[in-house]
Amino acid sequence: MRLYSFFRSSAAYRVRIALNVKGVAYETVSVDLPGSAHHSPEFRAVNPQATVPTLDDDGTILWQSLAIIEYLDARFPAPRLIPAEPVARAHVQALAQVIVCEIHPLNNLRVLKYLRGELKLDEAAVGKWYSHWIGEAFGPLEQLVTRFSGGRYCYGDSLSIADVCLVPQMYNARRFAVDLAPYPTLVRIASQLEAEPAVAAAAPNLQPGAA
Ligand SMILES: N[C@@H](CCC(=O)N[C@@H](CS)C(=O)NCC(=O)O)C(=O)O
Repeated sequence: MRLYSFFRSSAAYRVRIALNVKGVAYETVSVDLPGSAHHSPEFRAVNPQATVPTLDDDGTILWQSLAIIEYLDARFPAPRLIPAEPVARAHVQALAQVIVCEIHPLNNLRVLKYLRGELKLDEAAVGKWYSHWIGEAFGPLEQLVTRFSGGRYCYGDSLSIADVCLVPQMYNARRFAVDLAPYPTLVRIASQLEAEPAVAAAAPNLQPGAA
């Protein structure tokens, strides 16, 4: 397997965690997002959406992190990241989507570029935007995880797609110096997860191309 990734990409970080948790070996192709390598004709030929992560599984191209993780869960079912039981399945997907659908699209590189370039916002305003959308979702997520967590993970007693999405989002929040004091449960769970070897090995600073 070949993963097109960028060390700081939180969406690629999700897939790296999923691959590691399942013990799937892969090769990394580092796509320099700040250098706009994702807009090159070569990369667009692989993924016309010009986003990472993109997974090449023996010539089959997959993109969109949640779709990739669902694929990996079907192809390598142990350990399951998406439970089979219908309620647990819907719940973990909903927790993951709070991050993937409600935060990430508003704080993505191309959105920040637009705020800085087209709307001429300064760094203070961009930081305010970034923190605002994290807070809008982390507030309810803190309550939901407090309700559903067995203590160690976001949902019940096993690592799920919700945890896979939480760790990279927490990394982003720290990178932009978001005040995390209102989210003690999320902070504790993310810290515990970061100490697990499969999760630790996916950390941005350990990836090819890391500054
Ligand atoms: N919803 C997509 C988002 C993919 C995405 O936008 N990835 C970012 C990096 S985290 C990217 O490639 N950004 C390029 C850009 O915004 O120009 C997913 O979950 O895979």
